[in-house]
Amino acid sequence: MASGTALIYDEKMATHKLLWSDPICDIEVPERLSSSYEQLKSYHLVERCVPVPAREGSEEEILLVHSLEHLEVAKSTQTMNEEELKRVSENYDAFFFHPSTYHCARLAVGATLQLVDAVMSGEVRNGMALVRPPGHHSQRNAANGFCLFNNVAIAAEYAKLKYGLQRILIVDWDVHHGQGIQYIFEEDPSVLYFSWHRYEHQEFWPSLKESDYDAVGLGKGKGFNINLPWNKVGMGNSDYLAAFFHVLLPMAFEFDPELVIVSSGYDSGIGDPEGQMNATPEVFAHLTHFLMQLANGKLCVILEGGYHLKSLGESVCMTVKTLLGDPVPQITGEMAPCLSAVESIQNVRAAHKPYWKWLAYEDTSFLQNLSTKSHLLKKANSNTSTEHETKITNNNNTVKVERFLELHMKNILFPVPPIKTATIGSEGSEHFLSEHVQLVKEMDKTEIKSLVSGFYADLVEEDKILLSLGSMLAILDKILKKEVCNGIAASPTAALSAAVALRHSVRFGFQRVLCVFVGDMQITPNTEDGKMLIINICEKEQPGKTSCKHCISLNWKEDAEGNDFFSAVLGFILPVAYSYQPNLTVIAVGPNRSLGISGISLLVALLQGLAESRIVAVIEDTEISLLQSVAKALGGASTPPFGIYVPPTQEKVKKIKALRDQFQQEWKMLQCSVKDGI
Ligand code: X5A
Ligand code: ZN
Repeated sequence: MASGTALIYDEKMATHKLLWSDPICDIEVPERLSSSYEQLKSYHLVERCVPVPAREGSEEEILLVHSLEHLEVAKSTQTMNEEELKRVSENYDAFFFHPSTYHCARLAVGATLQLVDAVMSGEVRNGMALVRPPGHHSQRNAANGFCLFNNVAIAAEYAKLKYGLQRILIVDWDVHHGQGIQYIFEEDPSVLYFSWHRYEHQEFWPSLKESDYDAVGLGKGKGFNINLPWNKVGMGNSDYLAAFFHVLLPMAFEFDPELVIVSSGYDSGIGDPEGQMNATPEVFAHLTHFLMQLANGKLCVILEGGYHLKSLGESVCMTVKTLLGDPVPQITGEMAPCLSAVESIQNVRAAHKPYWKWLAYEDTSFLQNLSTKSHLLKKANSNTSTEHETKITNNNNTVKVERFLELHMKNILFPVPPIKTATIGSEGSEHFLSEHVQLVKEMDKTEIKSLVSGFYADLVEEDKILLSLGSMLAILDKILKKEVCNGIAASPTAALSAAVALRHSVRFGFQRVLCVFVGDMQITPNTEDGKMLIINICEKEQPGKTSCKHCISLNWKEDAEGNDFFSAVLGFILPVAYSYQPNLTVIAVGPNRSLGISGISLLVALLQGLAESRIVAVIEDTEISLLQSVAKALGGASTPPFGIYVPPTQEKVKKIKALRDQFQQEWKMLQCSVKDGI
């Protein structure tokens, strides 16, 4: 299993710069690269990465995507004087040439390919390349939008050719539409391209009709181009997360890529003068964490835009920290996507319905002209304030954003050590212990008895149970004291252990503890005060038990043929969990579990996006391979193999939809359509 994170940086790429005055291009400055690298140094992230040198991309590699003519024009600029450079630049929409541009652009291509090679060869697990000029706007025969060669598109073609890849996912979270990438792969079903972008009903640059949600690809490539247009500025963390839950991730899991490449622009982050969005740096940790669950962790992140230096630097750091496997910082603030975001999400889901099994059964017939209508609505109300304006006003005030970020990052850069898993040495544990696992000394019996004190006391007469509770509590204590990040405990009574864990952490002072219980849960703690949220995944409906806001029962039996659990995790469990924003997650596996090992591992991996990755697993099943997989997922050492994708049955899709409808007022991240609820 590959480990390590590559970082590619070459200061030569900071020599490309604008030589004349041009108010459109003057934001693409060399400091974007150097100050991001300095920021990485200041967080001591550079020294934790594997340094990989950049190289020049070869002409042959550039010709994988571009015309010979385009290459020759670019090459000819090396010896031009300023006047000539300016004249060639004027042939393109928003591009500037400098005598070093051609060399820098070849380095940007080569750096990207070096990263692909490092990841594909298994030298590292993942990595990031800091490059200039960026690439995603450039086209076969044209520079565009600060981009000369399409680094990411060349990388995808290169990976197909050199490693025989058949499925590559490109995620473009830059705030602009990477129309260059769309054009290159429009007819290619082997590359799934996802882009969200500021669109404002085609008013925002590059103002193309083909950036809208109905551009789904052409010919054989139909269904493999996903555009999510943002029709308002001010989109924030919850809008981005909703887009991942309800659009990108379901499609990405179904697509099952062999490699993921990110067109990683940070102009979609707060403070950016181009994007005018509100997403804070830690959202990029979450986006990265999600993508790390695909393609066996093979993830290449390539810099594109990002023009607010401080915001850019912090977001780059969040990305690299996450690639390294650090705990994921908590996202705070109201977790509800805005109406305009939900509308866009609904539209792209409807447009892609014919091509993806996971939404084949959803009723989207009511959708006609929704976007047009809301456009008219927007025009009519253009004088009234939008829902976003209250969030953070005037975010192009760069100084103000800088102050905000400084305070904000101090709050979220929690003093948690790199992921460590706690466990108790017990029979068979040597099979899943690895170096990051700490052994915890068990507590003595009187200590445990005093902790359980009266509560559940009748249940803990048996020594064996007492001991296992002691193990669990010892592990939990380590997590509460932030000595470790997560832990795993075997237990002969998972429901009791989970109940004790919940009560203990609430007593410790946690305001919100999430418990995901897989299997039959014989004890249900009282959840009335809202300090616990229980999601019970079980095979059969429990008679007499009705779901309520803080105690939800999800009847789900995983398909025997393969994995159909994605739809429940992405369509329901994660949105609820992210809406709740727990301080700790307990995952318990009890008797009669209706999920397979890979389903449980998927849950464990994805739930680590919550509660600063604090998670304790309590497992009743003695099956060693289950313990091993959960321990692995907790260590972040590998992403579980998911097996073949099985689309959920109509009945299951209906079930998820019904649950979403039932709870979307209370857990707002469930919202992905404007028909009902909002
Ligand atoms: C890479 C990137 C933006 C171009 C904006 C032109 N390009 N107005 O973010
Ligand atoms: Zn951009």
